[in-house]
This record gives sequence, structure tokens and C-alpha cells, in this order.
Amino acid sequence: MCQAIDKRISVIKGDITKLEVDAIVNAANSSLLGGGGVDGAIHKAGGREILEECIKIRNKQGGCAIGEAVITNAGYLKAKFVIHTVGPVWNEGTKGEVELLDRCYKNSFQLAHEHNVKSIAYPCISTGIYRFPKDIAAKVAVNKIISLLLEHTSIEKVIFVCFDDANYLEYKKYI
Ligand code: AR6
Repeated sequence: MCQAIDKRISVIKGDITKLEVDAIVNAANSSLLGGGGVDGAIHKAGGREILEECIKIRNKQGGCAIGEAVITNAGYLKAKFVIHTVGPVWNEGTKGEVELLDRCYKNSFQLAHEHNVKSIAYPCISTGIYRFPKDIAAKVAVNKIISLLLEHTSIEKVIFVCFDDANYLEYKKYI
């Protein structure tokens, strides 16, 4: 990795709801109404205000498609925004999952850029309940974020937040 990018990308092990960054990304589902995993943790810690904005978006556009992203307030969280994206369910790689996961990173980043976000934290989208292989997912995430950081210099910092050792070790191969 070149030195300029090196300083703008990092990986930590921890709970994304605790981070003090401009935006955190949520691995949501198409309903935008919450669920388990990181989605459940974000809604629980962030409170009702996030869900209320998700409901408004849902009423307006009928949820969020796989690979797309929407942005809301961050309720009680320290972040300013939550960017909700919907990862693909792993289906042995037969349903364009890699391309869809790539789009999650891209569309979340794009929304962050449009909202003048300087720092953004991503969870390991799709690698929990949606069963995406962690090695492939880490490679997709890191490659995409490096190319987006090169393209958009306004976003200063991207943090990958891993909740488990297996994901953390995958990211450490690259960062
Ligand atoms: N901070 C950071 N990462 C976390 C946290 C946390 N607090 N909690 C879990 N993770 P998952 P998916 C990690 O299952 O696979 C929900 O029900 C977790 O270890 O949250 O995209 C949604 O509503 C894993 O590495 O999301 C959808 O229905 C990663 O976050 C569905 O799950 C993603 O795991 C989405 O499944």
C-alpha cells in the first residue's frame, strides 16, 4: 500500500457503536427496520431516532435494495450519521455477491462524501448472519476502499471495525 493511503486506512477490533467518527456504516437488511448483529447493536445504542428516520425513508422509497445505501441521523451515538447498506446473502458466489458487496462499500462511501464526512467506520458487511466468506469479503472491502480513497481525497480516514478475531486477521493481511 502506498504511504499516502496507509495513513488514511486502519483496522481495529471492537464495537462500532462506540466510535467517535463522522459516520458509521450499518450492515442492515432491505426492510431498514433493524435486526440482529451489528444492525441490532446500532439501533439499540442509537435509540428510536434512527429507526424513525429509517421508517420515513422506507415509506418514501420502499426500503433499500441489496448493494444500495441510505443515510440517517445517529441518535445517541457519538457519530453524526449512520449509513445503512444492505449486503448480499452468500449463495456460493452464484448470485453476483462479490459485485454486490463491492457496491455496498462504494455507495456508502459516496453518501459519506456527499455529506462532507471526513471519517467513516465500516463493519465487516455480510460476514455474519449473511455468511459471506471472511477472506473474500476482506479483500473486496480493502480493494474497494483503497480505490475510493484515491479517487476522493475529501474523506480523510476509513476505519474497518472487526468484531471477531477471524475477520481481524483477514484485514491484517492487507493493512
Ligand atoms: N460492532 C462491529 N461489528 C459487529 C458488531 C458491533 N457491535 N456486532 C456484530 N458485528 P451481521 P450481515 C459484526 O450479522 O452478515 C442483521 O439481522 C459481525 O461479527 O451483523 O451483513 C441485519 O438486519 C460480523 O462480522 O450482518 C440483516 O438482516 C459483521 O458485523 C443481517 O443481519 C456483520 O454481521 C445482515 O447480515
